[in-house]
Amino acid sequence: METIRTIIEENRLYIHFQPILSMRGRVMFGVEALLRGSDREGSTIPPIRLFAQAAEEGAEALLDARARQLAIEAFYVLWRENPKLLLFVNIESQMIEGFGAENYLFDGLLRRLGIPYGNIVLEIKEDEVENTRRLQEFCTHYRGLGFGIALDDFGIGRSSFDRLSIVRPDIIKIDRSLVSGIEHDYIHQEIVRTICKMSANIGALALAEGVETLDEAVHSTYLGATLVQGFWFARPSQEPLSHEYAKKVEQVMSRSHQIVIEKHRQREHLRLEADNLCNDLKEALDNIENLSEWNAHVDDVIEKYSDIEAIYLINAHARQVGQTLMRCTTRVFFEPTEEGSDLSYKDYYTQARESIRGSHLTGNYVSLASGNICCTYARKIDLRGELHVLCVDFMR
Ligand code: G
Ligand code: MN
Repeated sequence: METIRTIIEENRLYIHFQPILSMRGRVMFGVEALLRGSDREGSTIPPIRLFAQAAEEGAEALLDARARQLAIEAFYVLWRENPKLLLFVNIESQMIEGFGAENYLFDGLLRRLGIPYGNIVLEIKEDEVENTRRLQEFCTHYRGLGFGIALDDFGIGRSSFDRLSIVRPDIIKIDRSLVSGIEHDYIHQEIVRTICKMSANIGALALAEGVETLDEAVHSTYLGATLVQGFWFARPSQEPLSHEYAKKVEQVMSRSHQIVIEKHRQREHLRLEADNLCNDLKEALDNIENLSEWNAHVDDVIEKYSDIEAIYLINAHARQVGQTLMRCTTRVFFEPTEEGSDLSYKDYYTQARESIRGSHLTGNYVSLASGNICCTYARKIDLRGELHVLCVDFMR
C-alpha cells in the first residue's frame, strides 16, 4: 500500500457519518464519524488498513489528527443545520496512553468554528488502554472541558465493569455481539437489560450498536436502550438525512410498545390463573388435619393446571411448611428447600405479606430446580386463622 502521507497529501481521506437515533426523542441524536480512504483507482480503503499502514510508518498521530480535523469540518455543515446534533469521534487508544497536558485533540479547531465542546462525544475503547491513570487523567480533563464520553464496544474483549467509575461515561455503547440476534437469545436479553438498567442508574444513556434488523432494534429498545445505531437505520454515508429515519423510529417504538402491552396481558392472565389455583389449594388445605402433610392432598387440585413447576408453603415466621412439591424433573445439583427452612430472605415472601394486593408475581428467571424459564407467584392466604404465603413456580 502507498504511504499514509501520500494519501493525506492527495486528499484521499474522507469522513462518513453513521446516524445515532434517539428512540424516545424520535430524532437523529448524533452521528459517528468514520474514516475512509480511497486508493488512486477510487476503491475504498477501510480504516483498519489505514491505521495499520500508519502504524508501520509511525504516522498514527498524524492520521489520527487529520481524521479528527476532517470529521469536525464535515460535521460543521450538519451542526449549522441542527445545533443540537452531537458528533461522536473515535479516539485511538494510543492518544489516551500518550495523553499529556500539551496534547490537544482538537487544536483549537472547535473554538475557531464555534462548535461547543458539549456537542462532541469522545468514544473510547477502555479495554485497549493499559495505563489506568492515564485513562483517568484523560477522562477527567475532557469531561472538565465539557466533552461527552462514550464507552465504545462495551461487553466484549476485556472491556469490563471495573473502570466505569474511572471513565464515568455519559453513553455506554453496547457491542454488536450482544445485540445481534437478541430476539432469540434469553441470556443476551438479560445482559442487555442489565447494562441498560445500570446505565440509567449511573446517569448514562445505553446505546445498542450494530442493529441490523427491525427485530434487533425493537428488542434493544424494549430492553432499555435509548439510543440505537446500525445498518438497519442507516449505513455510514457522507450525508445522513435526518428525516429519513423518522418512520423507522416510529416503527420501532410502536413494536416495542406492543411487546410491553403483550407482556402485561400475559402476566395479568397468569395472575388470574394463579389466583384460581391458590383458591382451590386453600380449600383443599383447610380440610387437612396435619398441615405439614399438605403435599399428599392436592393432586386432584393441581391436575387441572398446566405449567406448574413447584409449590411450597411458608408460615408467618417465614418457615417452610411441609415439603416442596416438585412437578418438573430437577437438575442434579438442585436441592429443594426442606420443611422448616428459613425463607425470610425471599423477596416475594415479604412482598406478598406486606403488599395491599396480598400477592406478588416475580419477573422471569431461570429456575435453579429445572433450568427452565419460570416465575413465582406468591400469595398471602389464611389457614386456620394464621397467615401463610403460598408460592407457585410457573413455567414460562
Ligand atoms: O468499533 P466501532 O463501534 O467504532 O465500529 C464502528 C464500525 O461498525 C464502523 O466501521 C461501522 O461501519 C460498523 N457498523 C456500523 N453499523 C453496523 C451494523 O449494523 N452491522 C455491522 N456489522 N457493522 C456496523
Ligand atoms: Mn465507535
